[in-house]
This record gives sequence, C-alpha cells and structure tokens, in this order.
Amino acid sequence: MKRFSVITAFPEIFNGFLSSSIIGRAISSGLIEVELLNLRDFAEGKHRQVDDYTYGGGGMVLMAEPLYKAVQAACSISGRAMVIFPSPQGVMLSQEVVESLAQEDHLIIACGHYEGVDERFVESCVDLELSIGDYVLTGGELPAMVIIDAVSRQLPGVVGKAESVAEDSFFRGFLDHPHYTRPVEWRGKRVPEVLLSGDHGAVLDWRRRQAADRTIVRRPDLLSRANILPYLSCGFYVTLFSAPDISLEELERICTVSGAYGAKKVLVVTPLQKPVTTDLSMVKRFSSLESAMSWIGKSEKKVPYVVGMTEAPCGGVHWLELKRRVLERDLPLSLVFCADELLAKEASHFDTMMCLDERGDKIPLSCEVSVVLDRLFGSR
Ligand code: 4FV
Repeated sequence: MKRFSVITAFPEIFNGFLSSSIIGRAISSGLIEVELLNLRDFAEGKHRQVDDYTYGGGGMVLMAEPLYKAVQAACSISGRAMVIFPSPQGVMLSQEVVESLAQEDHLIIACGHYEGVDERFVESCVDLELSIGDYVLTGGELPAMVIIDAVSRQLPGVVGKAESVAEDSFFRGFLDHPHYTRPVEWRGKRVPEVLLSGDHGAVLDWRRRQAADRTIVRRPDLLSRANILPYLSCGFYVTLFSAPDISLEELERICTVSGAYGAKKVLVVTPLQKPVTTDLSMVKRFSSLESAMSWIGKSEKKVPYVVGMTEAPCGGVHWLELKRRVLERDLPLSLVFCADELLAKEASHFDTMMCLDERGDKIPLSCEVSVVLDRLFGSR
C-alpha cells in the first residue's frame, strides 16, 4: 500500500480529488492512503500564523517552522519518507520520475503557497523539488494532485483494464493516437472507417501511424526516448559494406545484437577476406551494395531508405533527426556501416548519412552497431 502525506494550508482543495474517479476508488479499496496535514495545526500562536512577508521585499511566503514540524509529524507515522516540494524551480516531472516515485512506500508532499516557502525549509527537509511545468501556480496543491494521480496509476490494480490508456506507446516517446466513440457520425464528422472495419491489424497499424505522425509534428523531442520499430510497417537491415577485416566472432556479435533489436537480416557486402563458412542464419551475402539494396526492395516490396553511418565531422544528420526521418518515411531501413572513404565514393547510393561520434577505430564495429541500434530502437 502506497502512502501519501500532503502538507497544505488549504486541505479543502483536495476533497473532490480524493473522493472521485480512479483515485477515490483506489483510496476506498485500500490501494493507496492519502493523509492531509493541515499546516495551521503546526503553527504557533493565537493566529496560527503559517506565512509572513519575504525578507528583501515582495509577497508572502510560508514559514519554515510549521512546515518542518508537519514533516516530522508525517515521518513519525512510517519513519523516514521521501519529501517532495512542488515548485517551478524543480526537476521536471516526467514518466521516468513518476516511475521512480512509485517505488517509494511513503511520499510526503509539502505544498507551497503564494510566493513560495522559506528556502531553509527546502534545504533542511526536501529530498526532491519537482516542477509540473514552466508556469506559475497559486499553490503546490494542484501539482500534489498531479503527482498523486500519476504515481498511483503505476500501482497494480489502480487503473483497471477498461480505463487503461495506451501507456507504453505514450510513455515511451510517442503521443497517443486519436480516440472516437458513438455516434459514428457527429455533426457531419464520421469516425475513420478503419476503426469500424473490425480488422484489428489494420486498426493497430492505423493507430501507430497516427501516433507517429502526431509525435513527428508536435513533439519530435519525445522521439529520443522512443523505440520506433513498432511504428514502422517495414523491417530494418544492418548492412556491412566492405568490412574485409571483420572476424567471424565479430560478425557473430553483430548478428546477435542486430537480432536482439529486431533486425531482419545482416547483409554482408563483400569483399570478405575470410568467407563466412559457419551458418549465420542472420547473414546474407552480396557482391555489391546495389544488389543488397535491390534484394531488400524485393523482399519488402518497397524501395529501402539507405542510411550511411559516418564519423566524418558534420558528415551527416544527428541521430534524433534520423529517427524522425525514418519514422516519417516509414520505408524499409538499411543501416550501412562502412569506412568513411567508401561512403564518399559510393555517396550516390545513400539517401542520408547519420553522424557517429568520432571514435576512430577505438571501438569494435559490433559496438558501433549496438550504439546505433539502441539509439533508434532502444526504449527509455
Ligand atoms: C509549481 C509548478 C508552481 C509557485 C509558488 C506554488 C507555485 C507557489 N509547482 N510546478 N509550476 N508552484 O507553480 O510545481 O508556492
């Protein structure tokens, strides 16, 4: 059971939130517990003062002592807990941060109000200052609700099957696809026919394409965290172009990592000093780059998007831009690894080049391949 302790001078703000919908149900079923500590209960004097004018001139800020005492009281229940302070000066809340907070048994959220709080409270008691966005709110109460909501949804049983949203795709670097419900026609606007077709495969493809298109246009920055492979309707291929000195062990490593990330094949364009003798089922050999690319075209029934990997300074696009282009084109992808001088000679065969960090020959080709595949197809 997850416990949240919220310290606030305005506990009444939480009433509706804690008694409705998913959070209300999670509390009533005992999956989470939310305790409200009224800051005024920890204030001194007749007027139970919790705020005062800020030194140096300006508005009102919450005093340190009542906040400190409230944190001590919250900790007394379950021992040391993680203290969060919502503020625009904090670390930006993201799905990754939410997932890390979901590991904590007890979260104490201290809500600022007005201009904020005495910095000495933050220094003494706060483990994590968190921002929910670059704008200024009246108090930390709304951020507290955002944090409770997002963290609670990570807990088993809180979000039932019916309410579940397309988490993985969104959290892992993609925006969600559009949703529709009855009626089929609403004010002259029809539901997309594919969603009425009953063809689950077509629906899945449509949704992925919609999510990809939206993300490319509205939030290409999210793509750095995305595994784009599920959003491509074709396969990808690792192509080793003229790697004469590659050892069999190295080739096996490349096949292993390529297969692990979902490559369909490793295409080896000769010359290879040592012909590939053992059965590397991932490997297909070709005598030229053209024949390798035309094989992909025939297998996928679409002309491949051919990307050369180069270490030449400013020789190519940033991997994030490549990710966006690959997603946008949605073509079979051939990632071609070869020496830079060969790239220049065969430049006409490449649709684009991707910049590799300059490492010289310091790292084996299999590591180079792993880095590129993880940037495109690893999810984080
Ligand atoms: C905020 C935010 C935020 C600033 C002064 C409350 C207010 C007052 N918190 N993300 N944006 N807080 O605006 O988390 O203390």
